[in-house]
Amino acid sequence: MDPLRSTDPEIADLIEKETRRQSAVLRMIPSENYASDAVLAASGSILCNKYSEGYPAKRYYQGQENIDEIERLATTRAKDLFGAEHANVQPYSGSPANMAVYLGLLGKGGRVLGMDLAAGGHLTHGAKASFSGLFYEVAAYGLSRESGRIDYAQARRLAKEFKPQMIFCGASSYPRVVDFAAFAEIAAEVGARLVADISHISGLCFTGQHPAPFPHVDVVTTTTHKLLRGPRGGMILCRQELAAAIDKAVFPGLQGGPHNQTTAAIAVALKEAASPDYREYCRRVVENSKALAEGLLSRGLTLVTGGTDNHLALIDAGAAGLTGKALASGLERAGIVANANKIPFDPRPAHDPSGLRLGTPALTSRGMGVAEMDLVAGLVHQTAVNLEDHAALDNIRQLVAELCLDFPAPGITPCEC
Ligand code: DSN
Repeated sequence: MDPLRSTDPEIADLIEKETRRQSAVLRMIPSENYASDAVLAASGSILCNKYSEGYPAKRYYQGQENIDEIERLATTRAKDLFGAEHANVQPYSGSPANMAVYLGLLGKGGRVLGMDLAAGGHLTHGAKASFSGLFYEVAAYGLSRESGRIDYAQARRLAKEFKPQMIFCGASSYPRVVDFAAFAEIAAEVGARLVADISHISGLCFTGQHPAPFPHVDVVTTTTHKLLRGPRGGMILCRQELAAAIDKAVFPGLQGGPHNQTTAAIAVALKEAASPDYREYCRRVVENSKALAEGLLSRGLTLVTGGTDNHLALIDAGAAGLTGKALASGLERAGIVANANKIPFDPRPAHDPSGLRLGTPALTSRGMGVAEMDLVAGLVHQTAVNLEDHAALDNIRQLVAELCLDFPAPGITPCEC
């Protein structure tokens, strides 16, 4: 009997059910993916038994000969992949990584210009509900009402008026290219440090599918579990001149011992991401996203900005007379898991917004291609026009289950389903 099941059958059952769920549905939340068997093996390893406060060769506890090597491998691979001078792979996730950047670059307070949460930014880019808006003076740029794209003129005007010491760019719900060079010009004009949070698009940035943030920006932050297909974690990459401040902010500023099992799994994910297969994967993620967008548009659905350049599309459910939440619930019943999301200038509240995000990273990891994306666009459309018809949604779920059987999920062996 497996040790988990014999010790804790309730948790074993729930993991088994979640395994089946992840296998049998179309996972289209753009920030989710499937980690490989190798990443899962490192993440679930005995490395969780070790405390390692500090950095390689500068630890506070003995017994680090293997841990140091693991962290060195992870940081070297991160620097090589992103073309960075320095990497810190210890942040527990994306929000702690961003928090460390605030602490390292600004200390206890300061002025920050970031992308409005309602426009597709992240909580940690200055939203009032997060530490960033609570402890720092913040101003927010947004999108052009006409195009739905980042309003760089507004960002420049706000930068000149507000004189931020730090500017955050990068988004959680933005289907178009982020112009790092344009932000660098704005930052230079006002003497601000520029930080790019590329959590959503990290893989695209070093595989030629999106412009790279370096050399335009001073600091890059990213989660490791989205397009990167690693464990849940975060990384900070920066110029050498900022390395000491960033490292000190992560430890001892904010965190204690690094999660060594996560560091090892990040190293594995970075090795996988350096392969030609991963480059091809990122190309297909974008190709699939464009095909999905085309399929949705051709069936009469409305997309914010009219399409996509990256891994996600944002449906304006309001244009179809629906709310994002109602569409997300209907899709879940139909076996398509997505999330309701604000659209630009959304008249509806955040907990029940007008939009819905759909991403292709996880479906592409299963091996689906443009033909399947058109099929999926059709299923999304069928769901949208049959939201009240539970029998129709259950039929769609059956089609989804059949499609999923043809494309097994990585990290999930058939016997686990
Ligand atoms: N929760 C992430 C997302 O879904 O985009 C951002 O942190």
